[in-house]
Amino acid sequence: MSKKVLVTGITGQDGSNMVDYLLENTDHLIYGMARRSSNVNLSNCDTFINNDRFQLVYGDITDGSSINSLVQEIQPDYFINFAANSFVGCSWDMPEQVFETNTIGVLRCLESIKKFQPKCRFYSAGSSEEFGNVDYSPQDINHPIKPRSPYGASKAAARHLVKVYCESYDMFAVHGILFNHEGTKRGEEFVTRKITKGVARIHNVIHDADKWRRRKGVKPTFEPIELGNIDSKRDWSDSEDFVQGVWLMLNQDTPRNYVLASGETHSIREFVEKAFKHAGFRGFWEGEGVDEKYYSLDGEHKNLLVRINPEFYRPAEVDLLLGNSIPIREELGWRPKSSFDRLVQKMVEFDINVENSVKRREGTS
Ligand code: NDP
Ligand code: GDR
Repeated sequence: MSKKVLVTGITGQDGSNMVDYLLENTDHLIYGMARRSSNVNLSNCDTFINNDRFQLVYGDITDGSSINSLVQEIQPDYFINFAANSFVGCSWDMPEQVFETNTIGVLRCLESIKKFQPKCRFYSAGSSEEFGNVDYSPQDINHPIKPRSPYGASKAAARHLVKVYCESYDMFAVHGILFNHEGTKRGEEFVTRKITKGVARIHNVIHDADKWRRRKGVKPTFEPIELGNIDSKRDWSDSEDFVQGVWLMLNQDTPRNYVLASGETHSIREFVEKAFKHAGFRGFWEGEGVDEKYYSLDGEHKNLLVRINPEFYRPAEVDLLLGNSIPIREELGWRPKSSFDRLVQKMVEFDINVENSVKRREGTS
């Protein structure tokens, strides 16, 4: 029999991928929550917005009455909360808003479920940022909580709340610990998408200049990508693989938290190299520290592709993340399909095509 699933954060990466996954793999009715604003951006929702089994509903995780109304009216069997201020970098600038959304927001969901639909299964979006400056690698679910940012602390606090509600009220609630996951719906402020969008922009400028310069001697001009700390390491996966893992966690017999991760770690520097390689560039680094730069050769001329801008350094950094997801693979049968190489290639190719189609629409290509 079909069930009702309430998903928040559907305008973002994971919420929209989750709705796609549920429509394809279940016969459930999906209620997708977005914030009401004067200009709601539903660009990540194209694939499902008109689906008969999908209904758009409005609410705000910082407004308890809107969450209460939705839980009372829908009576969901599952409540998947992806709504958050998810950008670590800005969490030092607006720590109160981050806690209001990421921690008190989760508390509001738990309270609503407790009052109006206690049998509803709840998913809370935990993060490897809770581990922070790590004690050992790979990190598993028992790794100590040592966040390095207000964001990491907000997610760690949410984890404690989920545990308290599970134990106090016999609720089914899980707080999955997800390592970085990306894709073509990734927000443009996150480093992977910032790089692949930048690579696409530079690729297309050079490609267009190549066409003209054969006739007119035109030199390509473009701004390089500016990055902060390129030596931090992350365990990156594809968001489309992770939504399956989230669904498996919600359908176990008893609530237990798991880690989702690829089990590989790569630096931002390696991501840059791979992304440019997929766009056909052979780059090289020169210099050190803030003066380090990434170039490609164009005959005798050096094209500057990447430079460091200390504005993007963080007040405290998480240097290394590497996750251990063996338990969910063995116990719940989670099987990710993508790889680091495929993920980078997919994002670069997508962004090159998007850049090209925008140019065609604007008549500049
Ligand atoms: P995104 O930033 O892409 O999406 C966040 C979503 O939350 C958006 O739809 C946003 O809506 C919504 N939102 C923000 N504030 C509110 C609010 N007050 N009320 C209702 N909705 C709100 O994040 P991801 O999809 O990447 O991540 C999903 C969740 O998983 C987040 O909780 C994130 O912290 C967590 N996470 C993500 C990881 C990753 O690598 N992607 C790793 C580990 C955890 P709007 O469009 O209106 O801004
Ligand atoms: P992260 O992702 O903080 O790991 O959080 P992000 O892509 O923002 O940063 C990853 C690493 O790249 C370094 N970096 C830069 N980051 C950004 N955004 N912009 C830059 O220009 C830049 N240059 C270097 C950062 O310092 C950092 O080391 C993501 C989010 O999705 C969280 O919501 C989630 O919980 C965690 O992943 C797991």
